[in-house]
Amino acid sequence: MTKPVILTGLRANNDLHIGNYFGALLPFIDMAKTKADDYQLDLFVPDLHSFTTPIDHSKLQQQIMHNLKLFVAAGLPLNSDNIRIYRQSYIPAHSELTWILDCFTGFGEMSRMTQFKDKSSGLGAERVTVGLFNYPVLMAADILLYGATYVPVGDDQTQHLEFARDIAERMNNKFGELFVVPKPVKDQNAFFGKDQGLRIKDLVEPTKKMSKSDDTGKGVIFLGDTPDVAAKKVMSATTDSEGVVRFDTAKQPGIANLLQILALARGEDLSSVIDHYDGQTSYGALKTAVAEAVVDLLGDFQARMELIDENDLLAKLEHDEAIMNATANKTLLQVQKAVGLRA
Ligand code: AQP
Repeated sequence: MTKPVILTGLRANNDLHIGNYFGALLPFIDMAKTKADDYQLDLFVPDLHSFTTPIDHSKLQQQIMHNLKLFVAAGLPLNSDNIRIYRQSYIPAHSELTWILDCFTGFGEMSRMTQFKDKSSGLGAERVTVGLFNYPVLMAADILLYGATYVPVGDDQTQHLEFARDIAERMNNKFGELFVVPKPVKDQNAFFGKDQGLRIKDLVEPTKKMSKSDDTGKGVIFLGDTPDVAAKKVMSATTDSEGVVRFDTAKQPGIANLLQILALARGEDLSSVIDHYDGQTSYGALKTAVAEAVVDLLGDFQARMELIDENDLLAKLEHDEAIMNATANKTLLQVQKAVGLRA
């Protein structure tokens, strides 16, 4: 019997930050360690998604390999056949299925995607690309090619996951059973539990999430930041004028974020960190503790990066990409037959 597939991807448009690390990478790796006997776990670099918004293309190739190394430094086991890593563009079926699905997707349907509205609002009309507009279709292809049941995504991606379900059902209704329909968002949330909702905030603007495509990067702790740079970012984090430490995400989002980062970086329960700092009338001790914890975290992480053997990583990638091509091409052929492209 084939195992249910859990699939996730992290764009390689920049270095990953501690939000990506704690919110996506570590939960995936924990699952890889605990669920690999019962599930197939697919972790990929969505390199075709990396330039839906502008990037420096001369750095993309290096960034892709760098991000794959981050997966390994974060603890991803390379020796299990139930865990696959791959680069999206090395499996051409992603692009071809996207085109076919594009032709069954409504323009209005894509226009309603709130993330498109958000991401395009900051760009001039000339810089808003068709790629940004229809990337949810590529994301649907990423999921449907491998029959993924569970796809851990943040709140900002739930609309896209719903679209993947809709297009799968639409195609199945029209052409017969072509795709596994991913679980609805509420079932996904129940499956993934608390990790799903975690959102580390930007240190400068703590009401918005930490994002790797942030223009200045001043409020973002990247996994490749030097200890000095990371500590300075923490020490200059925006707080408030309340003058008392409380975990109040509405009134004191900066302080709440620092408490959250401290708990994660130390691997402690948030409640015990809150108990320790609650009521303190200076923010200095909290900031210093966060800076130290982040410096330790990055130091350990960067030391592990140094030890990675790139040849082992490449061998695993090539092995897995051959398997993923075979799986994806099988699904694609069914779709090609259904739409009349193949006999
Ligand atoms: N701030 C965050 N806190 C916790 N988790 C986060 N993730 C992203 N930001 C935070 C999770 O990391 C994964 C990254 O997915 P992505 O690379 O496809 O893009 P994203 O979600 O749009 O992440 P970013 O960092 O905000 O990148 P940009 O700026 O490039 O768009 C996802 O699982 C996400 O939930």
